[in-house]
Amino acid sequence: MTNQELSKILYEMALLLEMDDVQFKPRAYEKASLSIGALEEDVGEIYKKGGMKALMSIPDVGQGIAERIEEYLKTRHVKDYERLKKKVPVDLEGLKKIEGLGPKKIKLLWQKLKIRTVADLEKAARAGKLRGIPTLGKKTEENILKGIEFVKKSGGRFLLGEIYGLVKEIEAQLQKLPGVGKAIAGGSIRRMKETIGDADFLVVSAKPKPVMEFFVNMPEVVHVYAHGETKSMVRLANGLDCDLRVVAKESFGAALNYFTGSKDHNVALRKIAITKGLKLNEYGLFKIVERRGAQRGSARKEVMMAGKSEEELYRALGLHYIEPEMRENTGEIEASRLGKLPRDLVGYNDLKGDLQTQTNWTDGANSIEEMAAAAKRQGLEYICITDHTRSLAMTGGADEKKLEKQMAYIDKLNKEKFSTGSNNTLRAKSRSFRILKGAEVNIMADGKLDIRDETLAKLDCVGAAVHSNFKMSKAEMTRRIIRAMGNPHVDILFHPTGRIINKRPPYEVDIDEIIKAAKRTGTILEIDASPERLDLKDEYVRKCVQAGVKMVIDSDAHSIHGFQFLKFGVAQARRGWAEKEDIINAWPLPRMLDFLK
Ligand code: DGT
Ligand code: CA
Ligand code: CA
Ligand code: ZN
Repeated sequence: MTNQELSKILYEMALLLEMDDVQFKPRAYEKASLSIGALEEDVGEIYKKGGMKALMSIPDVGQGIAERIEEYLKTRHVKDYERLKKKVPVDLEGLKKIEGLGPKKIKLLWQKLKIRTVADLEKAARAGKLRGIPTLGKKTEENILKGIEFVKKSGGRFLLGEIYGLVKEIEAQLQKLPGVGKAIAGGSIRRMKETIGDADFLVVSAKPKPVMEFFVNMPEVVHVYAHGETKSMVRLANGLDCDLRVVAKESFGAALNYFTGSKDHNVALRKIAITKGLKLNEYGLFKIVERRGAQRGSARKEVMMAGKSEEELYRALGLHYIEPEMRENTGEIEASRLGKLPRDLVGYNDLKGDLQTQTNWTDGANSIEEMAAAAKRQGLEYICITDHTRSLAMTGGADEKKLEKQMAYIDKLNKEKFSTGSNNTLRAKSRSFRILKGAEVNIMADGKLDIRDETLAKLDCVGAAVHSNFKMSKAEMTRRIIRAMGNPHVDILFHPTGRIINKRPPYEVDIDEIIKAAKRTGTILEIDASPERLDLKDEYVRKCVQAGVKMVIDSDAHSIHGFQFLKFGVAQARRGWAEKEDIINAWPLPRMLDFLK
């Protein structure tokens, strides 16, 4: 940890010196901070072995900075840093996170308005005090408020769907570099967690240097925290921090396992290794043997047992392979040991259809034909058109008449297997495609629906959802939803908890009661794959699996680009240990239709 603490102090020194308009020095401190941050070896160890001379051999560390490092190692203080900090005693780390706030502005805000923290800053900005400062103005005040809002809402965490494309793009570019064997994004991205703190790239290459050069010079990079020989760290323009490590081929499996995490999973694995008398780290799994006949005393030697691949590593620990999405230390290790992991975890290519899509009949961007063609291109065999119903007036929600009209239109399309234009015709492809007739019906405050039963009866599939009156007691909301589930025409409960990640908490609802009601009424619970919903979330998926309640993974697509969200829904399902058998749209269409109410 010493390296990270020192790196932070040196970085803050750079900012503080910059506030004072000191020439050149800030850059020197910043470079030293990067260099220390990227070191593999602990600075304390380096100093212990070789003193000042060894410190000065660290890249970008000269005499002056080496003296400060020595001071820190000896006293845990750096006097110059503390003196500068006293002049502008603000929460630099917090304030620096606000988009557009540099050291000069931070100092100005301290001097003029005594702003120390982000909370102070927000208060002053809301009171319109910033615009009075000549060099700031109203625009800056607005931008600062926006920046604060973002950091507050997200806690600095990104939606997986927000950054996934970019991360995969970087992964592909790293993969293409000469000499690179493998390139992969690990961490929470590989585990497909709903939100992401930072990206952790791992590359196998015998020549790390050009990989590092490429990484720190990518066009998206706005800041380089560290540029080392095998380890670098950058910030991208969208605010995402990215780590990169280059590892040797022999250690790839161990490194991938370590940097995929989760941390709790790693800790549990390491414990298993210890009970077997082995040592597990990011380089491999090792047996420690006393070397007999060694010339200088009894030398200990580490023999590598596994490390090249993850499969090999789990095997050597006496475990079955565990999929990344399940590595949260929530029972997967025990299940793996006992051979009780899910046998047929739902896969990314298993979905045959999509039961929630919106079109330009209401608030979607594309026509029914365009949505169907896009779904087919994505490899699906059917979609259900589920436009909103009338009480959602702002979406142009359908009433009975409009629904009847849409049903007739879909019947016609299915019969004609339609032609939407020269290239997109579904007819031209041999495999059949079917459009199902559906709706996303509103559950009113009392649990009734906003469409009459005789119309619902004519639809292939009915989804019901809460879109209004969110603020109810838990008991009331639960009763309301269960009443709707009891309607014999309601096949699916859409986005069952109503959350919008980073924006809106779920409404108060007793999920265990909903799951019981689903079982009793034969209602399917949805895993809405839209990246800001992911509703049901992984934890609740797991409850459904345990209760034997079936689920459906829907894109909730509002345009032809929405189908790509399905993978995020599959990921939540996998994180909830769902098998193909648990997910009705992973089944063949006839079986799926039979299963609906
Ligand atoms: P994030 O970035 O907050 O979304 O979550 P992760 O899981 O990507 O966490 P991150 O980036 O801090 O670290 C990447 C992986 O490195 C993490 O999943 C497990 C491993 N790791 C990090 N810190 C520790 C640690 O203190 N102990 C162990 N055993 N593993 C760690
Ligand atoms: Ca991470
Ligand atoms: Ca990380
Ligand atoms: Zn909805």
